[in-house]
Amino acid sequence: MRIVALAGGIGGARFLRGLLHTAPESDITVVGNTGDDISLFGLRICPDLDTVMYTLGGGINEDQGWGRADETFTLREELAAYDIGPAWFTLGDRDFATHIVRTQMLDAGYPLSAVTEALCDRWRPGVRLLPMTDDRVETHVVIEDADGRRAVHFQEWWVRLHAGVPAQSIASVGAEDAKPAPGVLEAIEAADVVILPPSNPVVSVGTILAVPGIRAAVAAKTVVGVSPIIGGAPVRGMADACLTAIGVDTSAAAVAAHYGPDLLDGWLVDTADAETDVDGIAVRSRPLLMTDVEATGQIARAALDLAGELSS
Ligand code: FO1
Repeated sequence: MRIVALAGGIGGARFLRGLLHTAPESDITVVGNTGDDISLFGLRICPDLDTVMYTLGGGINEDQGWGRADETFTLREELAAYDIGPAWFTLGDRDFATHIVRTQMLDAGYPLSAVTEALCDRWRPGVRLLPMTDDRVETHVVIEDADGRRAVHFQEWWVRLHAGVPAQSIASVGAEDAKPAPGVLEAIEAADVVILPPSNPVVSVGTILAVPGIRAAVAAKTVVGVSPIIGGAPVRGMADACLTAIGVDTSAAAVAAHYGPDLLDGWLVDTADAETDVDGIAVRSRPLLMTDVEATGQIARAALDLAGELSS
């Protein structure tokens, strides 16, 4: 079976581990969000691509869900000793190596898709990991606080401000001029099913869909999503802060309606939201807590089964 998943960071990566567990023989292509990407210390950092690569490649810091396991922070300490920031974005020594290799290849003229393929040669994630685009797209958030109204990089809002200052608006800077990375549209068109994992529907899945051409390609397929919201709250992360910023309620039903019946054919919700009913979308309820790989595999299997039911 050919599966395409549009994935963001931690929730998406954990879901993909379950998807691989339940469908190991499938041909899985992951289209990764690059709107979270940031340049720091002269290096290009791709958090969501790295989270998928490390999680599926066995190198992730399991407790955090991002960054490497068995990390040390000597570089970070030395940079701080030179008063070189920002201190609020924690990069470990092992993680720095990934960003150095990526930046060297980008500087040599390789597109992000080729860089990601090269990094995955080491990590062997078991899926084909494609950036949503090779072009620069960055999520920026407009906030208003004591320093006035201004746009900050998503990572500053997310990590330094803990999304504690309301986002007046969220923009995918550069999205309108971006092109899908090589292989993205072809993988979607060839897919038997497209899965929307329980990633952030605004700054992860939403950003991928904002790349011209991707939403239309996905909408033409059988699409099943997994709700990132259970009982009115995000399972992890701060998707509620993002949903509020775009005027969408934090509920399984509201997120499905936000994706829309033109895009979404099926929607898995948790048993806490069993009464969810969205026009034009087939809703099924089951436990959605990804407590371990086995449980996550069952969720992924339910998504594939629903897709099978809808595409027959
Ligand atoms: N998240 C944090 O909350 N604090 C950090 O210091 C931090 C550093 C970091 C470094 C590399 C990386 O790949 C991810 C990192 N993240 C950190 C997570 C990141 O902000 C989020 O995973 C995504 O951008 C949102 O999905």
